Parts: sequence; structure tokens; C-alpha cells
Amino acid sequence: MDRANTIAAISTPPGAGGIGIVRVSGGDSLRHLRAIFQPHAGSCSFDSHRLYYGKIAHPESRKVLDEVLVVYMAAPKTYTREDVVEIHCHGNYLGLQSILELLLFLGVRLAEPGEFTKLAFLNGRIDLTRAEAVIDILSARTRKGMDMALDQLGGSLYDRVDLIRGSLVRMRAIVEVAIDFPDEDIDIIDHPALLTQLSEEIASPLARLLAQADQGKIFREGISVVIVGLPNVGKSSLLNTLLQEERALVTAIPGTTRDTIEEYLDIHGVPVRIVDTAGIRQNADEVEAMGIERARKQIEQADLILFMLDAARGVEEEDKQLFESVRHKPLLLLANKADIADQQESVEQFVAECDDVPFLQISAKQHQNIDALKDTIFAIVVGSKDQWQEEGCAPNVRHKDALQRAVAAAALLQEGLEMFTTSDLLAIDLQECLDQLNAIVGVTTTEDVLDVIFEQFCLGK
Ligand SMILES: Nc1nc2c(ncn2[C@@H]2O[C@H](COP(=O)(O)OP(=O)(O)O)[C@@H](O)[C@H]2O)c(=O)[nH]1
Ligand SMILES: [Mg+2]
Repeated sequence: MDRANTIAAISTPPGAGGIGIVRVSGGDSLRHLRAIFQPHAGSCSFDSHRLYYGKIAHPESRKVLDEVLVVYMAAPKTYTREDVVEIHCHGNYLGLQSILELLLFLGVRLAEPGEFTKLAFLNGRIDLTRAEAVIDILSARTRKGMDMALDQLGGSLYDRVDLIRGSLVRMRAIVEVAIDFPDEDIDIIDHPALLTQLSEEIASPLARLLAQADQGKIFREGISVVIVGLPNVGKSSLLNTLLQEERALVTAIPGTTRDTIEEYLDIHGVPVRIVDTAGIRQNADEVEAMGIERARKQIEQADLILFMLDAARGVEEEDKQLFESVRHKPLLLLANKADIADQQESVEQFVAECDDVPFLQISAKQHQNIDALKDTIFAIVVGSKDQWQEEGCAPNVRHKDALQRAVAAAALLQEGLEMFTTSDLLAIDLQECLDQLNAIVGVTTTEDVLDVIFEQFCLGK
């Protein structure tokens, strides 16, 4: 009996809630549960996957720690594939903490972050892409992001990688036969056929997956959009309109916004961090100047700048100077106050001068063209919506890195086939390509890579 191999953690977040759950996994789970659980019915059979009502009490002092529901789940049909016990308590962290401490006192070990999911992976219940999907489900900021993660948990990424692996394995079998019969090398390998297979079943699907990695990053991590413009053009009004709440102060007095304000917005499933800045101008007082300094920092980190003009005031020299200072960033030009656009001409002239920058007329106050603004932001950062929805797969940074290496190996393989290279050399590139895909699904993944992955989890998952 290896005591240290039974682990426990509080699986619900800190703070008060309706219920809180202590989770235990390992061969001694049931034994410990029996020691601390007093069933309401006097005794219970602990049938697997059944909920029992009772109390948790200290085995020696008999002190009751909480009134609970407990469930014992027998291996292997559990999250970790080991015996699992869950204790559903009142959602007070003090109560949860004392039950966890009691388990530790009995010899259970405190689980590391992500250890339950790591066990699910190590015990072969899920592959590595599915384990990573669990992280994404827990951290998704939009419904769309969560749906994508659920697809990945369902095997969307695994299946696509596995198809390519299958093709590589078939190709390797042919090449290995050729290695065994070196004299008949040329006859065994049908070069044109392998080139077609390489292109259709390996290189193209790899390229498609790689293309989706960038979109995956956007949906997973989101983007940062910063509203920039002179004081009083309507930046804070736009932030409020986008958020549909009065988040930032709006007044007719220039210099009202003195600090940067940021909030999250869901634009067609992309988590967008939208930042309202202090209007950048000369002759600002000390506090406003500090706000302007912060605005500059936000601008440098931004994925997209919404550069706002005031169509009622028109474009002045100071607008142009400010525009030049952000010209190096991805830009969307907005002419605000379309409802009272008295200086339409000067705006149109300015827009004509920078014809490579996308442009929209809006009214932040009257909510004009706000949907078009969201669509445009989405189109600039993601591309067309239809293109995305076709294939619901989102490789993460780790997958992307491996995919790039696999693509490079596939290119070498193609070159080798075209030049009738010897089979043993072809086999090297084939294996490299396969190794990279194996790393994605976790067939060959080193311990330190696994550590990095599971460290991203919170405690109790
Ligand atoms: N008519 C009109 N006024 C607006 C519009 N957007 C903002 N304003 C007004 O312009 C003034 C400055 O707005 P504010 O959002 O504080 O500008 P900021 O300094 O750029 O943040 C306020 O009086 C707003 O009510 C708009 O679309 N139309
Ligand atoms: Mg403002």
C-alpha cells in the first residue's frame, strides 16, 4: 500500500459558495472515506458512483467538521482512472480546509496543480491535446473559446493529428521494406505515388492546422484594442457604448479621462481587451501627463489601434501629429460624431491621404455603426468569419511549434522523394515528422514539457 500515492485537493475556488468539493484520488481513497464519513443511515455500502448523505468527523475526537454528500467512484471509470472520492461540502473555505487537513493527517498527499488531469493523461484515459483542452475550458473568456476547447476535449485536434500520423506510419512501412532490400530500392518505392500521398495526406493537412494556430491564439488569449485620439473626440463614449454600461466618465471637458481604463468584450467569440486612454495632447497637467505616458505604453502593446477623429470638429494639425506617432501599428480610423458631422470635408480629405488604413464613420453617443465596427475589428484580426467556422480546431503555441517542425520535415521528405534519395535518408525525415506529431498528442513528450503543461492548471483539477 503506497500511501503517498493517494492525493487530495480542494477542487472549487477559494471564497464562499453554495457548495465546495474536496477531491481524492488513489488506491486508499475509499479506506480514508470510511474512516471519516458517518452515513446518515447509520451504515452504507459505498456503491460506486452513488451519492451518500452524512457527516465528516474526526476519527478520534468524533468532532463533526461538516454535513456533506460523498461519492466513491471505483477505478477505472473515473477522471483519473484511479479510485476517486469526492466530498461535497458547504462552500465555506474554512470547512473545506479542515477536511483537507484531516485527509493529509491520515497520510494523503496534497495534489499538485493539474495532478488529477496529469493522472488522466499518464493512465491513458486522455491524450495530451485533451489534457490541454481542460486548461482551455477552465480559462476560456468567451463562450466560443469554451466551445473550441470542448471540441478539442472531444478529440478534434487529436483526430486530425492522428490521421496524419497514420499516413506517415504507412509510408514508413514502405520505406522500411526498401531499406531491407537495398538492391530493389527504386522498384519498391513508387515515388510519384508517395509524393501524392505526402502532399494530400501530410503536407496540406499540416499547413491547414498551422494556419489555424494563429486563429487559435486569438480566440484563446484574445487581443488588445486601444482607443486613441485627442481629448473630447469621444473615446470614453465609445468604450461605454461597446460595453453597454457607463464604465468611463464622459464629459464635454477635455482631459476628463486621466488614466487608462480596460475591460473585456466578446466580439464574435474573440476576447477583446478594450482600452480607453487619456486623450493625448500637449499642455497637460501632471496627472494627465502620467495618464498620457500610460496610454503610450498601451499603444505599443496593442494589437489594433482605433484612431478616433471628431467629425464635428474636423481634422487639425494635432490630430495629424498624433496619427503619425501611431502609424506603425495596425490601425482602424474612426470618424466619430457622425450624427453632427459638420466638418465632413476635412475628415474625407484626411482619409484620402491615408487610403491604406481602413475607415469607418460612427457615432459613439447615438450607437451608429457599432455592429459594423465590431465586424471590422473581427475581420482585421481574424479574417473572414466563414473561413474560421469551417474548421473548428485551434492548436496552441506548443502544438504550433511542433507543427512547424513537422512541416519542415515534410518539406525535406518531399525534396528527398523528388531527388530519389536513398530509403534510409527518407526514413530519417519521416521519423522526424512523426516524432513531432507524437509530441503533440503526448506519445513522446519529455517530463519537463509535461511539467510546464500541467503547471498551468489550478489546484484541484
Ligand atoms: N453628438 C455626439 N457627441 C458625442 C459623440 N461621442 C461623444 N460625444 C460627446 O463628446 C464629448 C466628449 O466625449 P468623451 O467620450 O468624454 O471623449 P474623450 O475625451 O475622447 O473620452 C462628450 O460631451 C460626449 O457626449 C457622438 O457620437 N455624437
Ligand atoms: Mg475620455
